[in-house]
Amino acid sequence: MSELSRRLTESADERLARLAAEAAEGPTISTAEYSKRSRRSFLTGAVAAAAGIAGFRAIQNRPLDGRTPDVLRKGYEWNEFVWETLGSQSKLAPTYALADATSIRVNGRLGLPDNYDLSTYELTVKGINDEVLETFDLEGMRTLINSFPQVDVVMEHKCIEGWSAKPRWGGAVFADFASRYADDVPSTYGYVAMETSDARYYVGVDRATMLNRQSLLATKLGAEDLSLAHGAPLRLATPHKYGIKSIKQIATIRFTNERPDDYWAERGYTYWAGF
Ligand SMILES: Nc1nc2c(c(=O)[nH]1)N[C@H]1C(S)=C(S)[C@@H](COP(=O)(O)O)O[C@H]1N2
Ligand SMILES: [Mo]
Repeated sequence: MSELSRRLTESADERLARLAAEAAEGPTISTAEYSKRSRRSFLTGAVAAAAGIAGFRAIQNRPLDGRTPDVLRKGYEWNEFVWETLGSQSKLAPTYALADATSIRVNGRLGLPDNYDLSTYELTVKGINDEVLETFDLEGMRTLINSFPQVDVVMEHKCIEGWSAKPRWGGAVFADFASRYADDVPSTYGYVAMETSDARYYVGVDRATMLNRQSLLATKLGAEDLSLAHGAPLRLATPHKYGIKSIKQIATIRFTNERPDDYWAERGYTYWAGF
């Protein structure tokens, strides 16, 4: 059974056990720091105005859904609505001179099996009814990405754990890739879902962010091809979301109207994860 079908068919108890095991893999963050950030996000989202600061005490006693008090989860949904309305995802983030690029640590290996054999890589592109639009083997994917204008840019990468870096990414603009499917995918789709070959890491990102020309399908870090640890052969790079959304080793790209499953959102992090 694939990881994906296991996730879809597991019982509630199995799901809890799996979440606990997977959460142990990180990103790690102390409980105190996490609740501090949750609170900050809660406040920035202007939920404070709606809920009243006095309500915060009560939140501590609310039932837990995963690791996040349910009211905070609602706060995240509200945040998403506010951010979407503000339209921050259509602005451009700062870029930096190539000489100012920094190295970036390896952070997060979910969905990146040890000894992954790149020659088995396959990219599947799916439309809004889950239909397969195209598949590419490794060389096919490289040829595809190289057929688009190449970007070589330094942008900030912010990890939700509190560190940032200025990696230099090379690859194609996602919007150029998406335009290849303009005849197959209605332009009103809501999200892009992406997952690793083993489906153990998966993200959903709203269409406006994906179509921002700084959202890249990267094949290079610095002047080199991505290493396996940094997400070879293909990863997302975007300065508009926290690093949790910049999925490494993308094997499926699916255009969809429904909000896709998202690994860290399921574990209580913000779904929007943008700024
Ligand atoms: N497949 C996969 N992609 C992932 C992760 C992961 O665990 N698995 N972690 C995310 C997080 S939290 C961050 S900060 C960035 C880190 O990218 P880097 O390892 O290239 O620094 O990858 C993101 N993409
Ligand atoms: Mo991260």
